[in-house]
Amino acid sequence: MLIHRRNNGIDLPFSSEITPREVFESRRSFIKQVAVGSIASASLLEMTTRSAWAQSGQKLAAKSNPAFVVMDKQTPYKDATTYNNYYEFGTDKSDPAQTAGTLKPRPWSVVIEGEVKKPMTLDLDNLMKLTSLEERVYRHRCVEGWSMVIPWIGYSLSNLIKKVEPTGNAKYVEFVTLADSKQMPGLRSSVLQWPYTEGLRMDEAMHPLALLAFGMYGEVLPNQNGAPVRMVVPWKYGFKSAKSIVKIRFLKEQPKTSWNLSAPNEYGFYSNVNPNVDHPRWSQATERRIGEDGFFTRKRPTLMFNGYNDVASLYAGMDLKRFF
Ligand SMILES: Nc1nc2c(c(=O)[nH]1)N[C@H]1C(S)=C(S)[C@@H](COP(=O)(O)O)O[C@H]1N2
Ligand SMILES: [Mo]
Repeated sequence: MLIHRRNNGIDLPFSSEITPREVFESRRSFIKQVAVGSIASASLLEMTTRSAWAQSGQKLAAKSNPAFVVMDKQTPYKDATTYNNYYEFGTDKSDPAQTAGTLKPRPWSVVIEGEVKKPMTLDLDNLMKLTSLEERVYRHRCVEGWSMVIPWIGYSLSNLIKKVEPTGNAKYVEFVTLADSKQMPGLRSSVLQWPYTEGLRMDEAMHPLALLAFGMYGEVLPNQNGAPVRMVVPWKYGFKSAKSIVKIRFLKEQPKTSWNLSAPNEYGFYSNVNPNVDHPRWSQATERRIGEDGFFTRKRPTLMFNGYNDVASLYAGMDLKRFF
């Protein structure tokens, strides 16, 4: 990752990166007024074209699945929506919340192609209706050394994979995300190869923890968090969780991924959270929990597979220092 400001290998948020509380609160209160219908839809339309909160605030119902709920204290909504990595909208943590208002999360469709018996293109509503939505609270660990705890809404990607019936040749899944320079000012920079792409091995993609997410905190995904549909792969570093997905491809060969192309010695294909394998420029042994810890609070130890030990069997016999 591009880390502009670091302290002992860990980046610290600067006050300029944090949306002032009053600004945030007034946005929230605007959203609440919209929800109760006290602001006319015309002004809502006008607002959504300019605001970084385009679709956020729209409720999304889902039943909690207790099998996937970590008990850690949840990251405040404000922190999870103003401290983001979404390079299509700028490389500073505060950029996406300020500039992602130009992303149009509807209409949207996702193309599913490659080594499948039933390739299909699903519009967002049909994709969301594929199976019931669940709320799951996951730990979310960025390779940069910070973490959050977020209540996501979605369903296991495996539900979609079964529906399209992969052929015996399908060994990997590639996620291709939106790259539209009209909507995304960050594409002017060549910091990464666009479109942002990510990938998983087939058995990783089939693991029930791998979530296709449409919402968080009881609402549709805010643009800066990857509206309208993203992956959340909680045992891997955050960059594996591609935002604003437009294509899911099933492949014979391991796909190239944007971060691996930009710095292959720093970001491997697997990128499992692993306190024992340091990033070449910093330790991965600890992390800072966003929103919870003060700058001088001791960091938390990072857990193997981010604490999701269930996935260990996927890597039995693999040297995780080599396949980092
Ligand atoms: N399309 C796209 N997806 C992306 C990124 C990005 O820059 N572009 N950043 C990744 C990184 S590095 C992280 S840590 C997570 C951040 O997700 P969050 O902002 O919801 O916490 O999104 C990942 N998905
Ligand atoms: Mo990240």
